[in-house]
Amino acid sequence: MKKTDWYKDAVIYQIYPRSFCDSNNDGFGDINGIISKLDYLKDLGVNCVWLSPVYCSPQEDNGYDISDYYNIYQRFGTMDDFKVMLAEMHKRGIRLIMDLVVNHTSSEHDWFKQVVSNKDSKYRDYYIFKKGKKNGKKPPNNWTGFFGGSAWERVGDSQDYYLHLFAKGQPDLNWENPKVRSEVKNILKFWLDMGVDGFRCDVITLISKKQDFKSRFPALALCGKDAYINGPRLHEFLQELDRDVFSKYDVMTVGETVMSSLDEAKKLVDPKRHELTMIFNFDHTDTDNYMGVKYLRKKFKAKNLQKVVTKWQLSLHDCGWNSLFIENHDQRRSVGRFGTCEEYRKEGAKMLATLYFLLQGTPFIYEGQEIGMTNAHFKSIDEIVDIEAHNMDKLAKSNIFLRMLIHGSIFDVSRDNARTPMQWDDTAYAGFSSAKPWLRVTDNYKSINAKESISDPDSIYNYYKKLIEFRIGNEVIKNGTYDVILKNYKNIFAYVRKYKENELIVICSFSKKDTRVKKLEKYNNYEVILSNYKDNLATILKPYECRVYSKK
Ligand code: TEU
Repeated sequence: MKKTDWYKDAVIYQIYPRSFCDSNNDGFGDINGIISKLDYLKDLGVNCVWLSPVYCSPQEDNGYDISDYYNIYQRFGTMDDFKVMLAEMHKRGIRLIMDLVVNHTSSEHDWFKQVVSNKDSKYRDYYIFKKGKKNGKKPPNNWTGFFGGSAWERVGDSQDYYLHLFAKGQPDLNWENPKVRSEVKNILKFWLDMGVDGFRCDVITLISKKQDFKSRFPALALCGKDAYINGPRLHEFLQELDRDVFSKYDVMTVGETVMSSLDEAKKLVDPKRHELTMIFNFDHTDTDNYMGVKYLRKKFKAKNLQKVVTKWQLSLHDCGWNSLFIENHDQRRSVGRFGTCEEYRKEGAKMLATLYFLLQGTPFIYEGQEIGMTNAHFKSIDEIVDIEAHNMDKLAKSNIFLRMLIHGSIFDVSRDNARTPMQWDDTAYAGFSSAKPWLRVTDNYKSINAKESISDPDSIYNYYKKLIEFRIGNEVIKNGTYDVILKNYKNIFAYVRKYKENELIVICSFSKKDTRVKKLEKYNNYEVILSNYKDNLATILKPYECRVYSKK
């Protein structure tokens, strides 16, 4: 088997299966629904799909709680459906990367069920159990998890607690146990032998924990994070997976890294170290919050985004590979974010697309992003399904300090903003299903939908199509250097990419107003090859204007 760099020419489309397309009209997306939309993806031009989890799961965290890694959740379809989908993707030149969720299982996984019913089960050491304090009345330490509250759950009225960094129904696996690592490798081989092309590795930087399990200095969020993020054996575990599995297949891996420093990230993606192909870091999506906590919102500044993006572009050039994204199933929609607004939806969406697509790395598009889907504008917690938002809402209601701090943000930053059903057309339920969907459709589906976007030559969809076509195989985008230009303009993020004789200049305005930029005259002899406006003025950028110049 020869390892190739196919991922460098990949444009990856993320499908959140329960929200993508419902073929059997039960209000819940499924694999046959995905199959029915593969020509849509082919037409868009993407050549790889990242599929959020479709494995058996009680769906407490929408599939990120897996109860059987070797089977498909029945509402999504069957293993045969899955195999047909994979073959149909490959037939169209579309690769498939699966979501690998192995920091934790579901509490409904057979291993965990056995442990709870029998203390002497051989699976006991698959999980992290510790004795509680005060005869079991208090958790073993003060660590808190990602969905708020203690990271420990007591087992009945015993003295034992298990660690769960996410929901109670997501017990963390004990990676110190070689048997756990060997189970993970078997899972990987099972799917790779079936023909999948790689994995997006969920919260991979949490798999190794410091083994002292002592309380830490109290913190507002993620107390104990120094013990469970980027733990001491992380790199060793990843190298083991590579040695025993990944190195034997022509695959790519993208690790989700929560709060990883650049130094840590460089180690993870350094090809010489054989750990991961690339990572999703959230430095850029965290530019509008404090301390990486999305509920603590701060004013967005284009220059902060520029600083972070530049740091990653320069640091990984020639010694790693970036992933590029502005949306996913955990983030709110980008329309109305990163300094843009719904009033200039099309201009803003195209500008953001241009900005991140022409950087060095592999771009990801999250379903609906390509047609400029917006946030849902929830008005009540009852409209939201996501466990994270519900946990946060409970926390806020129980504590006045937290209420003041985060309550105003819960609806706006809720992950369900990105999880509303895909808007296919202007018929009932946006053509996603003919039955009431599991989560409400966003009101604007009559005007914002795929059907309309495909037919409008000036749509966001058709702009993405152009960008994708332009990008695949383009050596400047793939290999070129990166430099910031027009540094002194507060609302402009502009850069130049250079490779051999070729040059691309990308100029993006984050302003809602016209901006005079005398220095644009310098590019009078260049050709504008892409823009979100039909006419570009010599020295003025219109609201959210972007333009890409190429040297003639
Ligand atoms: O996300 C990990 C993660 O860090 C997020 O929970 C993030 O903190 C949160 O969404 C910010 O609001 C991954 C998956 O992408 C997410 O969907 C899962 O809920 C989580 O892991 C647990 O598996």
